[in-house]
Amino acid sequence: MKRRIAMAGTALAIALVCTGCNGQNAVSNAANATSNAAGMAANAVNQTAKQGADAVGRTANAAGAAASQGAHAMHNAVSGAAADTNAALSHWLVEHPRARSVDLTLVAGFNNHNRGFNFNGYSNGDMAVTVPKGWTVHVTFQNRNGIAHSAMIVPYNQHAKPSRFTPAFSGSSTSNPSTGVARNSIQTFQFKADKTGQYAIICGVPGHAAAGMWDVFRVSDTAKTPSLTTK
Ligand SMILES: [Cu+2]
Repeated sequence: MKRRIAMAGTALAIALVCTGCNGQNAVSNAANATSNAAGMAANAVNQTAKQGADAVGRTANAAGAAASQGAHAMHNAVSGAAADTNAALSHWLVEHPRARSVDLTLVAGFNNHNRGFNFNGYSNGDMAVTVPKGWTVHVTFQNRNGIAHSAMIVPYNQHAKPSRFTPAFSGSSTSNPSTGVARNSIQTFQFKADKTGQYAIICGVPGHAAAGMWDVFRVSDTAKTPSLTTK
């Protein structure tokens, strides 16, 4: 629960900076980069912060403050302009409304929950990501676990399959998903969420999804912005 509070802190820090701002793309991109860098910093420190959620929370807040300062500096540098990243929903999900795109970070084996068979600490559908139909999803996948993992968005009814997954959208998979990648590897992929419905985020290494390494992905006709919820 502490982690969720930390996310809220990050979101607030960035939202405050951007309130009432009308941005330009260059500035927006720069601020997004800052935000992403801060997110990565949070992840990096999270990796070593095994002593508890408090430490993770403090780190995430610090990263949020860093992103806020960065965005603020850029805002000052270009008078009257600022980022359109006005809602860093958490450090897992950063939206870019003007571009109708969202950055989603998926960390396999984030912690020991479900023996490491989790994304961002959630398994068995306990995390749900919703994006508006037509938005582009940029996924950054990292494996933090000693076992090889991967990430795919597949039709929902595949989440309990042992193997042979098919991407639900063109490009909605890491490369070689049935093999996966080793600890600390990072892979990126992107796809357009062009079909409404419920899907699953799964690990494509045989047996992992069936062991609970899956979460929920939804594409909504009615949602105006992306969101991430957890149980
Ligand atoms: Cu896996």
